[in-house]
Amino acid sequence: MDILEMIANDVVEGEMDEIADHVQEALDGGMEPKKVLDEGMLKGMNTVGDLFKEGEMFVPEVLMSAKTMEEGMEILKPLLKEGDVTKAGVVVMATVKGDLHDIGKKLVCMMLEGAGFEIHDLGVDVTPEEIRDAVKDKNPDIVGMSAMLTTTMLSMQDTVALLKQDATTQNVKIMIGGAPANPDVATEMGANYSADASAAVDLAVSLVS
Ligand code: B1M
Repeated sequence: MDILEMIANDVVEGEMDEIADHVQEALDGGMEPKKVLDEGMLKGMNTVGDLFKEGEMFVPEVLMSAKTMEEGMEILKPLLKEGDVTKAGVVVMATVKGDLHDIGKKLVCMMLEGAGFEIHDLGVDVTPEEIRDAVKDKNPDIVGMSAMLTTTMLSMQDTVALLKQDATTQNVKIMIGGAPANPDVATEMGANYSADASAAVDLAVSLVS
C-alpha cells in the first residue's frame, strides 16, 4: 500500500491516531499538500460516502471517519495555499427553532465539508430570523435545515416563508432533512429533501451545479 492509499484507508477505517503520522510522512517525502488532500483524505471520504449509502458503514463509523479527516486537516490546513481547495459552495446550516437534536445535522455538515463545502453551522434552536440574517450575512448557495421533532417542522415552514418574503434571500436554495421530513413536505414548502448525510452531499452538489 502506498502512502496515499494508507491515508485514504485511515479515513475509511477511522484511524485517528495514525493519520497525522501518515500525512506528515507524505509531506516529508516531498508530496504536495493538495495531492495528500485530494488523492488521500478526500478519496477516503468518498469511499465512506459510498459505503454509508450502500448500508455497509453506520453512523458511529462515519463519525470516526469524519474525526479522522479533521485530524489530518489540522496538519494540512496551514500548508494549503489559497485556491488549493476548490470550494464546492457555501452552506448555512441550522437545527430549527424549538429543536435541540444535532447529531444528524453535524454528520451532514461533516460530510458536506468533506465534499468541499464551506459550512456555517448556526447550531440548534435557531429562529427563522437568525437563519434569514445569516443568509444575508454569509450569502450562501444553500441553506440547510434539520428537524427531528414533528412539531418543529413548523419552524422550518416559517423559515422558508420568511426567506421567500425578502428579495435578498428568496433565491437561496433550501435543503431540509431529519426524521419527520420527506420529499412531499419539502416540495410543499419550496425546499429540497435528502434522507441522510450522503444523499445530502449528492443533493447539495446538484443544487450548486
Ligand atoms: Co430526542 N426524540 N427528544 N433526543 N431523540 C427523537 C427524535 C424521537 C423520535 C424519540 C422517540 O420518541 N422515539 C422523538 C421525536 C418524536 C416526534 O416528534 N415524532 C424525540 C423526542 C420526543 C424528544 C424530546 C421531546 C424528549 C423529551 O424531552 N420528552 C426531547 C426534545 C428536545 C428538543 O429538541 N426540544 C428530546 C431530546 C433528545 C436528547 C437531547 C436527549 C437527544 C439529542 C442529543 C443531540 O442531538 N445532541 C435525543 C436523541 C439522541 C434522540 C434519538 C434517540 C436519536 C436522534 C439521533 O441523533 N439519531 C431520536 C430517536 C431516533 O431517531 N431513534 C429522538 C442519529 C442521527 C445520525 O440520525 O438525526 O435522523 P438523524 O439524522 C440523519 C437523517 O435524519 C438526516 O441525515 C442524518 C444522518 O444520516 N438528516 C438530514 C438530519 N438532518 C438533516 C438535514 C439535511 C439532510 C439530511 O439537510 C439539511
